[in-house]
Amino acid sequence: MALAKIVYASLTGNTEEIADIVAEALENEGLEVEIDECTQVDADDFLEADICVIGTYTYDEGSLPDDIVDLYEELKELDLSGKIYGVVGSGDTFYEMFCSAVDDFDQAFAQAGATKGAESVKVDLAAEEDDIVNLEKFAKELASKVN
Ligand code: FMN
Repeated sequence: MALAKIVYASLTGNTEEIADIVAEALENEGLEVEIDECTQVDADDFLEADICVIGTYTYDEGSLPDDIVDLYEELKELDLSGKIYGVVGSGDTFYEMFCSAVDDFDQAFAQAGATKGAESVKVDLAAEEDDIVNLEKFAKELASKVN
């Protein structure tokens, strides 16, 4: 069974909820899913996975959350060729750099040689009904690349 690994950073719970939605949707596609908060893992844990997913919020003026910076730096140095990746996250459209941390991780995975399996999903604050639809579509697309 293919393994999907989801790693997330979340301060107030929005991204954690988004990660949970993706996890459930991937399980429904028949994948084995591991989900971890970003301070509990190292980037090279992704080496065991077939599908690698990051969920991240964005902080001040488009910054990465402090908690996930180390993982971001490590990720860029890995060789993740042959892996499928996807990135999701929460931000706030009030800010000019809406969900820019999602784009930063998209680039980091590409730099590590992984293959993008689905377009990133950016959620304004907490996931609502249409976001859930997009997140489930995201998971289906990722799963279709390994099933
Ligand atoms: N969201 C953005 O999209 N871009 C930003 O630059 C940004 N800066 C923020 C700065 C501060 C001080 C705070 C409190 C929030 C900021 N946000 C920004 C919004 C958060 O990303 C948003 O509240 C998100 O839902 C938090 O996710 P979490 O509940 O998983 O922690």
